[in-house]
This record gives sequence, C-alpha cells and structure tokens, in this order.
Amino acid sequence: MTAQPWWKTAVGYQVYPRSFCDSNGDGVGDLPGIASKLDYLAELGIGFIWLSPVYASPMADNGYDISDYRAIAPVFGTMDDFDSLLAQASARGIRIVMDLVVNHTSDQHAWFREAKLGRSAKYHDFYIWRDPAPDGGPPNNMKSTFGGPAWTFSPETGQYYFHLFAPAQPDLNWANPALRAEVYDMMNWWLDKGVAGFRMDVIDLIGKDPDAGIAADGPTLFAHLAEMQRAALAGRDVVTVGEAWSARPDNALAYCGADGPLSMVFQFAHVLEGWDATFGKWKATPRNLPALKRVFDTWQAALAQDGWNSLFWSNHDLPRAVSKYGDTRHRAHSAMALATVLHMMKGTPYIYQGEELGMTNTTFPTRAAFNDLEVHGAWPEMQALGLGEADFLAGANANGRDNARTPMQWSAAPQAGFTTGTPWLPVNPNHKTINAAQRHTPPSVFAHYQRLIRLRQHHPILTNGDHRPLLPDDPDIWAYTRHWQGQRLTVLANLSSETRQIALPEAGQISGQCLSHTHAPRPALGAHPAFAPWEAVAILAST
Ligand code: TEU
Repeated sequence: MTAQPWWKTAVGYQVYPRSFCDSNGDGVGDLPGIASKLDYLAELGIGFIWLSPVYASPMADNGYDISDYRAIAPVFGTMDDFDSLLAQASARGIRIVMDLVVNHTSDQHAWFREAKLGRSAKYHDFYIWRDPAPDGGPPNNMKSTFGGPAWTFSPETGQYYFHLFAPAQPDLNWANPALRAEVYDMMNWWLDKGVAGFRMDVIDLIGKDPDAGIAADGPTLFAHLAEMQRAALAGRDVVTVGEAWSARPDNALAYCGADGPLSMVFQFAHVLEGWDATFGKWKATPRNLPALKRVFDTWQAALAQDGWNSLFWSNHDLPRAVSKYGDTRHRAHSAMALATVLHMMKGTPYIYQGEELGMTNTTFPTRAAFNDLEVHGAWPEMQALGLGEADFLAGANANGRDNARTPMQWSAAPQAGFTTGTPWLPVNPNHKTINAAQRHTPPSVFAHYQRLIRLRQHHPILTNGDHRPLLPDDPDIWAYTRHWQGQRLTVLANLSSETRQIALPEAGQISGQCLSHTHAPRPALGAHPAFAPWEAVAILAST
C-alpha cells in the first residue's frame, strides 16, 4: 500500500486569531498568544492549524479584507512573530495552513488604491470594472453576500467596480493573467517559508462571469485552479482545502478527485440543509436529523472511491456545534456525541477553536449589539422580505457569525483568561464553568476529542473503511458502520435528550472493542439497547 498523505490521518484545528489568545492586553488575540497555547494544542493532538487571516488588513471583515498579502496586521504581531510561531509549531509536529483570500482584496490594498485612479491606471485591470447602465445605475442586478448591490460606483473612473462581499472588498479580476501570476508568486512565497498549505476562501467564485450574472462555479473556475496547481502547488507536500459553498456531489471530484487541483473542499450541504427557503440563515429552523444524515451519507458515498471529504460542524461563520445540533442542557454529552458521529466518518475532521471544550454560542440582546457587518447588511433585506425584528434577532442569534466568535475560554478568570484588557467581543458569561483550565473535569469533552483524534491515527479503518448508513429515517439516532479488511466499526449515537431504545438491524450481532464512548464502555450490545440522552459509542469488531 502506498503511504497516505499526512492530511488523511491528521485532524485540523481552526484558529480565529482575533478571539484565540491576547498576549498584550489590547483585547484582540495575536500571534504570540497563539504561540503560548501550542502546548495545549499539542496535548489535544491536532496535526495542523488552519489559521484564519493574520495579514495586514483594515479589518472591515476581520481580516478577510487583505491590504498586504506579505505583511502581518500589527494588531496580530509582526512577521518575526509569525516565523517564530511556525518554528514553535513545527517543533511540536504541528503544521500551519494559511487562509488564502484571493477572490478579493481590501479596498486599501495598494493595487486597488492605484486601480481606482483612472481607467488607464496601473493595476486597473486587477479588478473588475464596468461602465454604468444607460440609466447611470449598476451594470446589472447582481447582489453582494453582505447585502446591497455587488457594484459600487467609483467617481475617479466613472465606472462601477464589482464586489461579491462588502464594498471594502473589491473582487480581483481572475481573467487577467498578470493578477494570477501575482497570486501564485505570493503563494510560493508563503510555501517557501514552510507553511503546509492553504484553506482557500470562497475559491469557487474565482471563475465568475459578472456579465452573465454568474458568481459561483463559473466557466473558468477549473482552468484557474489547474493553473494554480501547476504554478504553486505541484510537487509540494501540502494540503489544500477550498471553501466552496456551491460544491455538489457531482462536481466534487473536479476539485479533489485523483487528478483534481485540491486535496478537499469545505462544502456546506449540511449547513444549507438547515436554512429557510426564503430567509436563509436569518430565520431559525428546527433540526431535521434524517435530512442532515442524508446529506452526510450522500457525500460519504460520492467520495467513497476517489476524492476526499472534509468533516466539520462549525467554523467562524457558523454557529457552534452544541448550540446548533446539540442540547445545551446536556452540553458535554451532546458535544461528545456530535463529535463522535463526525470524527468516525471518512475524511479530515476540523475542530473550530473551543469546540473541544464544548463552548456554546453567545446570545446578543439586540441587533445593535452585533459587531459583524453581515448582520447589519442582512437586516434591511430580510425586513424587505417580511421578516419581523424579533424573528430576525432570533435567527441572528441562532446562525450569526459573532455568536461563535466570542473569545476562547481559557479559565474562570475575568475575561476568561483571554485578555487582561477589554475583549473586542464580550466573553460568554458561561466561561466560569466552561473553560480550558477545567478541561479534565468529567465529563470531559476535551478528553473525548483527544481520544477521537488518537483513534484516527491508530485505526486505518477510519481513513479507509467504507461507510454504510443504518436507520436513515430515525429522527434521533445516528448510526452507521464502516468496513475495511475484515473489520467492522459500528457507530451508534442517540442525538436526543430522551433515553432511546435502538432497534438494531443486526440484532445481537455487535460485540467487540469499544473504541469510544460518552457514558460507560459497551463492548457488546443486545438486540434493543437503551441509550442514554446523547450517548454515543463506536465498537470495532472482526467480521
Ligand atoms: O465566507 C464565505 C461566505 O460566503 C460567508 O459570508 C458565508 O456565506 C456566510 O457567512 C454564511 O454563514 C468566507 C469567510 O469564511 C468569511 O469569514 C468571509 O467574510 C467571506 O468569505 C469573505 O471573505
């Protein structure tokens, strides 16, 4: 057997720098803060960090608006701090994967400042400009993800520029080979420094055709990715994970099949499944477990032979797993059960900082209390569609981005030990009981994650085994088996807050080694085992 790439057995950990650890008391997390927590991450056992953007940025979108790709934002530290973080991580066997944000830059990037000076300005063609429509309005009716039109008028040029996100995030013109060459150069610069790859922000947008109204999955997407692969990635032992909200089972292999340009994609079918048809994520909807399982089953099947899945419940744009899919009254056990069903699947699991402690969403009392530009951009549009203020607030609290971006809870100390100053976003009041200092107190979510991470390194069935869903229509039970080389792994979880009997299809057949459990170990199961609320097990047997 040929050796597996390292990223098939490693678990990723997303650090959102702003909220991870503040070393200098300014209320914003920073690189020295991350370095000070590497022992904690090593103890957890993760293989690599996905570092959300730390580049120079005016922070209109918390760093997803980059003004210099080769500089560190002063609020996060210096390039020396970065190099030192990289070295210290490497000494602990932890790789660092950078966030590559190349669909757009900040409007403060030198390229854009130059580009907007006039139609013949240097770098003008690095961005997307169009003349006004005959009535002087925008060239077409494309919309920005953050609300309002995707076009903003720029008086110096008398043209509109295109932005799929905020006006402060102008889209780069990927049709221009000179721009593409600059991006590949920059990627090589970071890779030569020793970073282990890239998480590629909204990469499915770079093939857009704004004139045809096409944003995601555009006509030139795969040509650009193939070129990027040749110019920056080929021959390097790196991981690449493309954020692709538009990815579908039927085009996933074009991204990450054997000949595809990327290692894997972050696709969001399980997230989108839970969104309202009219109001999207801004209207809270109840969990539908059969539908959620179907999404995962479909993706496990689609990438069974070729390609590779990424596995995640949450990130800096999504609600925290326990709050969204679990029950905060059974917080620790629901966090552990959700982790079990995800981590026992085929793919690379990603942990969003604090998930390993069972951190929960925070709740904001009013719309004004939100910091994120997305919430403020969405409200007028949702209001126009007929969503009331109270419903919008409930939806924003359920699915807003700030709710999962509160500072990491290190201890019960003031400000959760995150900062000695005033945190940029208030710490969750529950930090007194949910924090890293108490990580070993049973029932320990942290210990459960440690174990799941270790299992992946020791049991090849987790990397290689196939996936067979059980009880797909059960509204509370998540169950499946994995099979590989004479072994069968059975994963069973009661994802409800009631005790539930599970009607196993293979009654009385399950006995073996209990690899993982949330309550007591269960080496054998009878025909109709009763599972406690949020109990989950994984049992390995020979077949
Ligand atoms: O997110 C992509 C994106 O489209 C999100 O805005 C998403 O639709 C929304 O938040 C759903 O919850 C990426 C980054 O992860 C995000 O933080 C950035 O704001 C965005 O791109 C622009 O760079």
